[in-house]
Formats: sequence, structure tokens, C-alpha cells
Amino acid sequence: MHMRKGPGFVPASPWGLRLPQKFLFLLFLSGLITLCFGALFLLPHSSRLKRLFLASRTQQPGLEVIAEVAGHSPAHEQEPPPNPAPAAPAPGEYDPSSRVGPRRRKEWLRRTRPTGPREEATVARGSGAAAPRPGEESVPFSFDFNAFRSRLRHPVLGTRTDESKKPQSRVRAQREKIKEMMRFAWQSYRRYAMGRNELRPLTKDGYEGSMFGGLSGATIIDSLDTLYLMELKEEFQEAKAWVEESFHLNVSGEASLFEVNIRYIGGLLSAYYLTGEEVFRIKAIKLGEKLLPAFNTPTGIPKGVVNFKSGSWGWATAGSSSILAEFGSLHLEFLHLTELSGNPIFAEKVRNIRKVLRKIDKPFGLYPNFLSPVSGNWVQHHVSVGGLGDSFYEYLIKSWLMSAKTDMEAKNMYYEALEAIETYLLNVSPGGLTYIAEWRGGILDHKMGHLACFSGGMISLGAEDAKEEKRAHYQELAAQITRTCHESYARSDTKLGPEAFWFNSGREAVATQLSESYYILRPEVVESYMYLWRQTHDPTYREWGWDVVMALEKYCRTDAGFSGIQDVYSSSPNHDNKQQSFFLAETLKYLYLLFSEDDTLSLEDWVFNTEAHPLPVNHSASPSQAWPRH
Ligand code: DMJ
Repeated sequence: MHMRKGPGFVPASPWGLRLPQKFLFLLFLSGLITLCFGALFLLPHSSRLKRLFLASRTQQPGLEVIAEVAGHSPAHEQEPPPNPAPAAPAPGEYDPSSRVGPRRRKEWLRRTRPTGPREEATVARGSGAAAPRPGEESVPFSFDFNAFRSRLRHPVLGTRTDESKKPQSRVRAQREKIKEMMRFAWQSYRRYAMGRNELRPLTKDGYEGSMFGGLSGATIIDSLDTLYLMELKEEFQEAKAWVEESFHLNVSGEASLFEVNIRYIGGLLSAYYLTGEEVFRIKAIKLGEKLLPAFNTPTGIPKGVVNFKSGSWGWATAGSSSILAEFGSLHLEFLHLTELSGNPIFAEKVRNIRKVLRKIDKPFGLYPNFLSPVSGNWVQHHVSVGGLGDSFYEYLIKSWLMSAKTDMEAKNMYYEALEAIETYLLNVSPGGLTYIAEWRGGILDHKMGHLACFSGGMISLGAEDAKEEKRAHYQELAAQITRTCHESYARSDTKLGPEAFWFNSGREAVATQLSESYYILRPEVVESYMYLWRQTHDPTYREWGWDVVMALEKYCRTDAGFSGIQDVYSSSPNHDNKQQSFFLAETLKYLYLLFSEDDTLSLEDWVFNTEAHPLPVNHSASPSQAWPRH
């Protein structure tokens, strides 16, 4: 039918549409296009498509965010220094990098998001990572495990040259004995307390404790890397299966930020770096996210306790203070959480803590143990290298080492703090024992806690990077402090050391009251033996370590696991009925390493967090990259 042109009349389009209809159609079409693109960019599961579209132009998220946090522009600085030659795998050692070619190893891009589905599949295979099981949460970032492994200087478990040279050597037998102790501790736990936080060996059951906010399996997570190190393969698989199937993060209690970080996050991170199993990486990141509300304070200094349910940091206790060793011992793990997730927030949180500590006045250069997260001021002037302060200092020197010696700020803070400690806290007893006292506003308590005995190892570890004129001095200081800690063991009936020992009234390196005479399977003394052994190869440290092994066997071994004892000065001490998870994470691990070759978890490749979980040195660090540098 022919239409006549008249007012308000619009001719039909070639498809028979009139102008208003055409306009409406175009409007609808443009709406549809906008909707599609909106979905592409905004919906959470669109990342793969986004990569297809944007691959060539996007920045690598991990690098970008970490470099930004470090105060560097990431724009043109993504190529790391050439990787060192990949370490050859130890005989029989799992070596995921063997599945990939050299080109692939070289490519820094591999630590970033894959650029397409095919590559994604390759990365998953090449990384040796088990694909997440149905229903398992994943994180939208992939870490290039192969590239990381190829940068290590040594095979993870070492070359075991002592074994090939002297298969029946004494040191090997000693190591085997320690391995047997670990197997026994693990099997007892598994038998009586599997899934609980720790084992009670006398009552043959488990308990949860109040530090973990409803999380369970602390012993399992703490044991993973020790089982791996000792090649207790079946036991490792049991532990891993539990993490996969039963380690649930949907808990709602109040947890210690510090304890969850050093034991759970540290344990999961190490397990990931040792094995490349995705489940550990994913759970570490998810758990790390649950800790973030602790930082929502006026200063960003986290409170010690985080409520997993409300996410609050406990305003009800706003008057209370945060503890130096707690908020100062997050740095290593949180940098790795950013490294493995591509999410800068973890690194930002710990860098802010640094900033606050850097700015604040320090009495005589000392760091008091309590700080208000509200005002950012010290709450009282109590300084200690033992409990409340200890691992803050440890994390400074280890941050320096973990950054492949690029984090100058950590280095400077560490050596400045050590100078102040030496000036104001260090003493020599009339009997010639060197010790680090505790400082209360200028008055000294002439005592050392067992916890402070880690400092021999720390000072030894940091000695070689000190100013040249100080190096020998620090090495000697480390040896003297370790000797004092050994004395605290040697002067007891059990040859195990008390929780605290004094230098008063003619009594030296002994506890002065029953309430300080207990030993709860702590690691700090054998930790120092291990570091001193690696630095000096003085056989004394192995002898001292072996004395501890014998004492543990005699006084702490029960029918169903190891237990702490209530009085180290009694030749028939009562047990405390606790097999602490750090006994498996730390004490047995450090003992085992004391009787291992230096290239087993080499200190060139790994730093141990304060729960003895090995975290890798960032060998890809360069002036332009990821890790904080000043
Ligand atoms: C461990 O949980 C850690 O070493 C922490 O830093 C302090 N104490 C215990 C072991 O004694």
C-alpha cells in the first residue's frame, strides 16, 4: 500500500520500518551492546574473556600493585634480571620445572595471569598444580611456580652428599632418629587428635585452645613442611588430604592475628612453595583475607585479635594495646600473600606498619613492646628481645634477606635496633655469661626468657651483612648468647631449659621459681644451634643438639606423643599433657636441619618464619621490582 507523505508522517525504511520505529530499534540495539560490554567487564567470572580482549594492553597486576606499594613505577620494569641457572633436582626429588622448556622458564610474564584459555591450561599443567576440585574456591590469579622453582640456587632438599659418601654415617643415623621422633609425634596426633588443634598425649585426646578462632588442625598445618622435608611421604599425603577435605575457613570465633598468621598462613605458604599444590595457595590467600579486618584501626596498626564473624577488631577493648612481636611479625607472610594473589592489599598493610614504626620516637632507639593502635603511641616502656618483642627484630633481618638484600629500610632498622639493644640491654654476668636483659623504663630485669634464646641464631644470621668492622663481633656475640642459653639447659636436671632464667644473687642461668621452671617443647635454643652450626660448623652445636634429642626422649616422650614438663629441675618431672604444634613445626625441624647438609633448605634460598616455615627468598628482586626497597 502506498503511503502519502503528510505531517508527522515518516517514510518507511528499506526493511519497512518508519523513523520512530527505526530510532527505537537503534536505541534497543545500543542498549543491548552496552549491556553485553558491561557484563564482560563487570561480572566476576568474565576475567577470561577480559584477558582475550585486553591481553596485549593490560599491566601485569601482581607487578603493578607490588611495585606501586614499593613506591616504584611498574610501567617499563617488568623484566627481571636473568634467572640463575636452575638448580638440579635432588635424586628422587619432585621437579615440576623439568616439564617446561627454557623459554618458558625465562619468561617473567608467567607469574602473571595467563593470557588465554590455552595458556591457562598449560600453566595449570606446567605448575604441577592440582586443578581445584569442584566446589573448591579459587583465586583469580596464577603464580608461575615453575619460574619460581627455576630460580632457586639449590635443590629444595639438598644434594645429600653426606649420604652418598657415607651412607652409614653417624650424622645420618642422628637425622633418622629425629625423623622417627617426628613420625611418632605425627602418628600419635593422628591417632588421638586428628583434626583438633593439638594433641594431649596423657589423656589421649585433642584440644582446640583459644587462639585460633574456631580454625582447626593447627598441628596438621604446622607439620606439613616438616613432613615434606623429612620425606615422610605417606604422612604428608594424610596431612594434605585433610587440608583438602576438612580444613574449613567458615569459622566465626575470635583469633589471634599473630598465631593464625605464623602457624596457618606460614604453614600453608611453605607447603605451597615446597609442592606447588594449588590447594595450599588458595587456602592461604582466603585465610589471609579473613585477617584483614584486624587492620581497620585509626593507625592501621592491627589489633591482636580478629573476630572472624563480625570482622571487627574489637573496639570494646579499644583501651588495650597491640604487641610489638605480634604486629611486627606479619611482614614475611603478607608479602608472600601479595606475591601469590596479585592483591596489593597485604603488602600495603605491612608497609603501613613499617611506616608508623619508622616515624614514631623510640626511647634511646629501643622499641617498646606495647603500642596503641588508636593513638599510635607507645603504651609503656617495656623492652624485651624475649616474649612480646622477639620476632619483630627477627622479621626485620629476615625481611632484608627475603628481599634478596634489597629492602634497605629493614636492614637499617635491624642494625639500628641491635645497636640499641647492645648498648642498653646486653650484660655479662659475674660468671662470664652474656645475656640480654629486659628493660623497664631504664631499669633492667636481669633475666632472659627461653623465647629470647632465638636471638643467638638471629644475630648470627645477620652478622655477615653488618658493617665490616662489626661482623666478627656479631658472630662472637651470637656464639656467646647461644652458650648462655645452652647453660640454662646444662644446669638443669633434665638437660632441658626453663621458661625463664635469671642472673641474680650469685645464681646464673637458672630459674628462681617453680612458675618459671617449665619446658613446653620450645624450639628457640635448638634454633640457635642450627644457625650457629650453619655459620661455623663447630661440632659443639651438634653435640648440644644431640643432648636435647636425648633429653626429649627421656623426659618428654610418652606412650602417645611428646609432652612438655612442669619442672626441668626435677629428675622425674610431671608432664603438662600438651604436644604443642610448634614442636612439630619448629623443634623437630630445626633439630633435623642441624644434622643435615647446608644445602637442605639452603639459607641462600629460604628464610624461616617465626614458626620455622620456610619462605623463599625473592631471587627475582631487582631495583625495579616487587619487593620494598629504600
Ligand atoms: C612459636 O609459636 C614461635 O616461635 C613464636 O615466635 C614464639 N613462640 C613459639 C615457640 O616457642
